[in-house]
Amino acid sequence: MTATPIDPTATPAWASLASHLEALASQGVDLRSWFAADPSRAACLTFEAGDLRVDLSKNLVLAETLALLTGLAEQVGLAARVEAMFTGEHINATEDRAVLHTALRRPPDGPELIVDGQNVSADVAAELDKFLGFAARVRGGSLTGVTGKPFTTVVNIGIGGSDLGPAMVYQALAEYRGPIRARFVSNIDPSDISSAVADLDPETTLFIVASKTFGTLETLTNARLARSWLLEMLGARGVVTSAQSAADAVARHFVAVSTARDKVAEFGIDPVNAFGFWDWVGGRYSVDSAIGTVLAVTLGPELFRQFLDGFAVIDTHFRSTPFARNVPVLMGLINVWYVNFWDAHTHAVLPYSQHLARFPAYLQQLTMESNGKSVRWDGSAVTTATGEVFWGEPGTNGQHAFYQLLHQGTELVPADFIAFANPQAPLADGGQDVHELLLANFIAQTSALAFGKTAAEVRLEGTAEALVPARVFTGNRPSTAIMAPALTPGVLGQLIALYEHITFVEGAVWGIDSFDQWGVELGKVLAGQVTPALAGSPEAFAQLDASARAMVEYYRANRRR
Ligand code: G6Q
Repeated sequence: MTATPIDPTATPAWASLASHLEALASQGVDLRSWFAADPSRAACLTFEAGDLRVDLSKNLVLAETLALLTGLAEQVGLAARVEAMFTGEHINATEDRAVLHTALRRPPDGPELIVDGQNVSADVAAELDKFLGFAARVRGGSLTGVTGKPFTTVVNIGIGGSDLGPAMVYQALAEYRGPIRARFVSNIDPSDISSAVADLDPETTLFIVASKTFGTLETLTNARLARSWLLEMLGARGVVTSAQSAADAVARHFVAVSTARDKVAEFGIDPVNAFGFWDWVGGRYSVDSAIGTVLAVTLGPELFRQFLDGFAVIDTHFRSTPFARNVPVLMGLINVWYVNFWDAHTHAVLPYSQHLARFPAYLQQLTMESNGKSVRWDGSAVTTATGEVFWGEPGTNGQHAFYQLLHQGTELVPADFIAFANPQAPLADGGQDVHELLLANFIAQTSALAFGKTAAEVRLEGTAEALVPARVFTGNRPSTAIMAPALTPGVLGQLIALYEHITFVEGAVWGIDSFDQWGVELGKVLAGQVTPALAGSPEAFAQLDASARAMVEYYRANRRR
């Protein structure tokens, strides 16, 4: 869809939202009085999507706000854009590609999806069977290392979209893992791979090289380092003694996930052990493709399918629920409300689940690589602010750190709180269910942010007058509370799909291509120019700016060999 995007700021809904905000400001935005005036507010502003219960009532919105926001979605053509994505139109305009991560988790009994002459549904099913079958054989011990020992560790080598999703999910679903453990290597910092393999047994280690392009500096460098480590270690044990036995060892201990099968073969990986996906799956949207092979091995095929089913539940909700009850649509629009009308620059994601510690980092890539753009999908400049900074840490840890700013700072930071009714680890401290301590904090924080504490209330506590201002909480600090029964594979799939579609909604309103990432290119190219300068090339050195040259000089003067 390369048609000129509709300028959201030129829609009647945008003007109405601006007037609405003025009216709210003159009446006073006050969650305390809104809750007091409307006893049904919490119920009316709580929505369900699959297993997710999403309470929007502590946001700075009235029913009228939501109606205006959904009107905005209609006026920018969101419904058509959603259909365009699901049906495979080339909505990734700058790369002229379809955007079909939703096809990776379509129910197998659904209608065929043919896009650009490709039978997408059949290809997805075949590749899924292939990598799940591989995972089953690794888990069952019928696929072994070169000395016949079953694999005990799988090392996923990938970066960005080929790392963050699998690493986050592996941690999130710790309770569901089988005996095979995983390690994740991503950084070009050599300490990453060296510490990942330091205590591993080469005979029982399987490497998955995960790279959509199979051309990424970090991943290919780490893959070569891993290959050298394997051959050296097996050589020292007398297992690798010739070029042929080295090739056999690589073929047995390395598999790949990529869209570039030719490059995989060049690396020496047996094409039988190469799992594919397609250019219509963006890296940051690929955890549910073969990029999840490490998860299929560690969690097992059945749980991986449950994970995919979770995504599908939210896909169906997103595609078919009217905007007024459509959770990703409402959450995406409320984010637009804060960014564009309240001048919010950041958005906190605060999981009250230690297992979701990497979820904010995962969302940073999903949201910021998707919507951190200044031009629209037709190349014209955006007409309003886009792409808030997503960040976060698990609760309750954050409460003892940055929550000060959330409660009393000058920035408005909308926050998503996430919690589960059932704990991963049901422990009691004496008679106290510890999970209830966690949940009490989760609930209390949303109330403290929303309702605050007035000067009168502070005084009533006997606070000395000079300290009253410091102890006042203004309240009216917005949050969304997401709850689910438990952090299962299916629920995690639902949560990821929820944020994928929130991101989509924001991008659609702003008219940007949420599926390209040209902004990561320049630094990569310049790094290629700096590398020879670090190694001593005077020609490369001369090309650098004065600041860069000084850093190279510092490095060369201080590097010990
Ligand atoms: C994601 C980005 C990016 C990508 C990495 C790894 O949407 O495109 O994070 O995933 O650069 O790329 P490869 O998988 O091609 O190695």
